[in-house]
Amino acid sequence: MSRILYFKTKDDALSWTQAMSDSIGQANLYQYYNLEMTIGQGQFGQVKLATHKRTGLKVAVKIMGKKDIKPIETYQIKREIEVMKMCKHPNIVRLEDLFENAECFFLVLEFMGGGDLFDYLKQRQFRLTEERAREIIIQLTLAVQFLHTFGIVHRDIKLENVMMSDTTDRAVPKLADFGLAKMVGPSEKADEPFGTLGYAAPEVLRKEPYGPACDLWSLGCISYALLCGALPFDHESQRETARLTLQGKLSFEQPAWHFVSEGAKDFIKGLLVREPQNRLSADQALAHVWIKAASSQFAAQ
Ligand code: 3AM
Repeated sequence: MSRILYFKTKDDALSWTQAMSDSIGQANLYQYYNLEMTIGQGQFGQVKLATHKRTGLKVAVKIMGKKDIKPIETYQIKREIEVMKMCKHPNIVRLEDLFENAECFFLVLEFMGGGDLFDYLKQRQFRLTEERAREIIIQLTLAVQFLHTFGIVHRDIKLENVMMSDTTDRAVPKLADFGLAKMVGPSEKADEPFGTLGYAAPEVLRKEPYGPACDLWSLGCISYALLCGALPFDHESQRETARLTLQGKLSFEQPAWHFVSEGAKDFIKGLLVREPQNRLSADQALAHVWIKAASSQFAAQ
């Protein structure tokens, strides 16, 4: 069916067509999904639970407002969308669908029912078995390896940016939040400051040009936290956290480390190397003996 609309003035016509195209993104979303309760609050808007009308697939719809945000933030949102479109991997939160109108982007994401990895650890009193920690570490390293193969550096890997598929002890971890991700060519380096203190690599804090190796440092911080319940270089003062990252001794002295193998410690030592050129790459991390020794199906291929 088609309909012809007549307007008295050109301005009238313009404002009507604008209003109609504005509503199309939302109309399309509602055409395919039933929107349900709000499940979270993101940097740029709400995250809602939704169900695909035909398939019954549960998804999370991340609503990102376009108004009242700085140009750099619009760029951040667009970058997140572009990176997520490319990333189809079992350990990366999948972008199922995308809608847009004049006010918002609607990112339809795979629903992750287990919350983030920080909460997952907290619910377990920050204690995992070494085998379970290794399963999670292998899967996150596979995600990082995948990103780096495509020249994408995540730049903000931390416990809060890993989401868990469910709340069980078999939950699958997936990397999320690609707002700071960047495409970096093989001989190119980035130099904007970014990330989260406590996970940021020394070269980033030193304001040197950096590349994919910064993700391996962050992965080292996560691995350390999964095995002993605390970050390797952390202090309530930001200044001291930065100093420890740059100069602090990597310590395995907390009681939790008595129960952890030398192989696991050696793996972490290979990641938390201050000079990026001497740090393990994702490929090398996956070839480490401790990773290869995993007994489960998660042993890296
Ligand atoms: O507000 P909180 O921290 O409780 O867990 C995410 C966070 O919750 C949730 O939305 C909030 C803002 O990021 N969230 C984001 N993506 C999600 C997803 N794919 C998600 N929850 C489930 N599945």
